[in-house]
Amino acid sequence: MVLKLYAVCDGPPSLSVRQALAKLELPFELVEVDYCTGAHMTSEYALMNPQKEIPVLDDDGFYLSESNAILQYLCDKYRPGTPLYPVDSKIRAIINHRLCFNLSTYYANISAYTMAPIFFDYERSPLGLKKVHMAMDVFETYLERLGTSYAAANHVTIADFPLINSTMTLEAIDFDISKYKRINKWYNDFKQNYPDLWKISEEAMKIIQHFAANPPDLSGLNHPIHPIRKVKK
Ligand SMILES: N[C@@H](CCC(=O)N[C@@H](CS)C(=O)NCC(=O)O)C(=O)O
Repeated sequence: MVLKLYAVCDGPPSLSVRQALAKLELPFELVEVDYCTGAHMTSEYALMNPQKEIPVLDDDGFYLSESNAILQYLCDKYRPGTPLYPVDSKIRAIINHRLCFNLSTYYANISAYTMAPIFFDYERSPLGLKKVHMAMDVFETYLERLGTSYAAANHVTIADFPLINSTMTLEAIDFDISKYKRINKWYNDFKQNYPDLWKISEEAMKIIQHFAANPPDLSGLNHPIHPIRKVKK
């Protein structure tokens, strides 16, 4: 059976998995999950992912969530030894490290500042901005210390996709990243060298920009955590 990916059109974790599937040339069926109507919060969805998060991969009844785990699984199962996820222990360790860094710090700090206020009743605060700069300082340092052209090696790996998509959300809100010289160069090199992969991020960026200009009505969402913004009718 063909792989199925449950994804949201503007969600960085979903985009990263789509980029890996594209680079690995793996055919798959894309199942769009409508975040705004809470399609991921139903009990049927929870059977696939009790965390009620998007994306989920369905490999013939084997359901896998957490985008980093999906990226690793796709490489190991379908393209073992691919340069996207080399078997060399040290390169792999760096890739795994960057995936963890993105999930715990880079994406966490950035998306709280970029994405959350677009969809929910949050303000962009000086503390939120400070956390963005802290995350960017650290990533800049990693790029400097490793001295590679991509996040974990001198070629693109699965570590780049999530970091690119986190950075893309900064561009979506016109955040100036140019003072982070290495991040800026890496981000623009990726765009230039992988136009087909960048297109996946760019289409999502346009959707995010549209939502930023026209905040979506999530009043029917009944989200368990995030405060829903009141919509003037
Ligand atoms: N740890 C997850 C994060 C996934 C995630 O946060 N996805 C968002 C959409 S971009 C989501 O489903 N959030 C659930 C919610 O806000 O209700 C991963 O990397 O797969």
